[in-house]
Amino acid sequence: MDALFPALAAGSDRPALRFGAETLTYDELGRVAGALAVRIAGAGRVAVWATPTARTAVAVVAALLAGVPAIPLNPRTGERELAHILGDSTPGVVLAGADDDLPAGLAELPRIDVETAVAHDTPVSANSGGRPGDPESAALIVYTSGTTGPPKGVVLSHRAIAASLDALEEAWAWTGDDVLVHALPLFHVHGLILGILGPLRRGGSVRHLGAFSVEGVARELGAGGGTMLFGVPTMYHRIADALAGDPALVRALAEARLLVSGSAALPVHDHERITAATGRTVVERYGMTETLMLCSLGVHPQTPASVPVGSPPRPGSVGLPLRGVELRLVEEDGSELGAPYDGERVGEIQVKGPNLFSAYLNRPDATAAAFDGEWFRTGDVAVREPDGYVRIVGRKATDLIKSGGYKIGAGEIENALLDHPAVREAAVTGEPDPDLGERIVAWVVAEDAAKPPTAGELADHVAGQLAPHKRPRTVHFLRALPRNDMGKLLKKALPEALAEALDG
Ligand code: MLC
Ligand code: AMP
Repeated sequence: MDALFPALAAGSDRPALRFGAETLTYDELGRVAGALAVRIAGAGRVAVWATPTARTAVAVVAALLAGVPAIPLNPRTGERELAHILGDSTPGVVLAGADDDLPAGLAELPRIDVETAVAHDTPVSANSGGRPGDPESAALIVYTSGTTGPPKGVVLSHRAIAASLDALEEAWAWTGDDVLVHALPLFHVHGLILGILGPLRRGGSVRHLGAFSVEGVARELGAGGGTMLFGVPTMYHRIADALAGDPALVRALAEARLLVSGSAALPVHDHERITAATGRTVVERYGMTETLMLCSLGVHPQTPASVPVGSPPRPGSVGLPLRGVELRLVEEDGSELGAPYDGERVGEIQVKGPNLFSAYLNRPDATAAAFDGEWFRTGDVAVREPDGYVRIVGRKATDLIKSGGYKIGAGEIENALLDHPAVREAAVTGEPDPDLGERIVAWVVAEDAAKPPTAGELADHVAGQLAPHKRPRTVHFLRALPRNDMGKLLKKALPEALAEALDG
């Protein structure tokens, strides 16, 4: 197998990573990650306390070099979710920064502090390009929400990561000269695989902002040296809001080579505002934790035949399947929607390709249920335009919410709410939100209607059990949840039940 990071083996004094004031060159990254790889070889699986720092990048690269699967942990993960992830993935060690305060849930696990400073005696590891190992071996286990139950661990192989990153190289003419700017979290595929492993595979560099801010984007892009920006739609929405009063931001976006949005749909209004102010179009791409990247608009004359040269901007479209990805639309009755496409008939997106995950960890049932024969069911519903361009129009499961680019299952939040002593019944839905795409709304029947808990108390409870981004942003209190004669909850009737409650 092609080692994932040829530029690490070569070593050089070119910058590989920059997080704030901290920079690591390829030579330095090769040394520190190579030394850590030697320490963790044979450790089983390793958990990585995935703060937005250089340590996380070093830890993950070390695990990949050592051939040890890494489990990135959201450092804000609440008690219940952390216990589930650790119980399910059974890591042998946790990699963290020396000053990271780890929660009690990790106290039992041996800890290795990740160094980013190169000690004088650190040798250039013979390992630093990564041993050509088994391409099918697990590289990362990334947890992702389903409609019900706790998150599932998606096992991603070295093969899947290499295939997806190399397809993007082609579609975006992504080279070692590119300097990627982003502020995405490092415990999901967007920020970690595309945002850190992507530049390292190309021999380019990444500048991570630590936390998202419009000022950070304006400073680092364009004249600041950054050539590409990756973000979720919420970030582009906040950029679009700021453009009118910020000529430096307009210049920075106008000078960048490539602006990419993904993880959720970027509303056409935000596409238009950015183009009107900067003359640039945001390139939308579509992917999923289980499949890595599936479709994108193409941007460069060298793009492959599958993506027409100079494809015109098409807000609302995610473009064409990337190299190696086979994509079909399947109607409700199981029949495939073939060409000629009309841009109107809708079907579920199903995919095949070398970019797909290997399995859900410990969940052969869920893995089997996710496939229709060899085809992975994405659950996303789309149409294809006459020229094959894919336009996503919805999702099969209404119990999946995409908020700020995070996928969140209604069921896991309902279960966490039901654990609160003052909650008798709970239902969770997503509502459109201009900033987050969707906003989590909780509908709660209190144990004691005269003394309901506060909305803030319930939000804190969910944040503490699961993660802050899973907390409800709105809480409605009802006397009863609407149900049919069989006792089944009628989520569509919730707004009506609220209106009646307010009237009465
Ligand atoms: C607020 N906070 C709380 C809290 N209320 N903390 C604990 N308890 C409470 N009750 C804190 C938060 O932790 C955070 O702290 C701050 O308040 C703001 O939180 P927020 O409101 O949730 O953040 P927000 O500003 O809305 O974040 C927007 C965002 C973020 C866009 C920056 O949503 C984001 O990073 N999204 C990226 C998601 C992503 O990477 N998805 C990719 C999935 S992969 P503090 O200290 O941070 O301010 C995928 C596949 C693909 O989808 O195709 O890519
Ligand atoms: P996750 O499970 O967090 O990896 O999220 C994957 C889901 O994000 C996909 O199934 C889509 O629903 C959604 N998604 C990702 N990119 C896009 C996009 N460009 N447009 C619309 N939806 C997207």
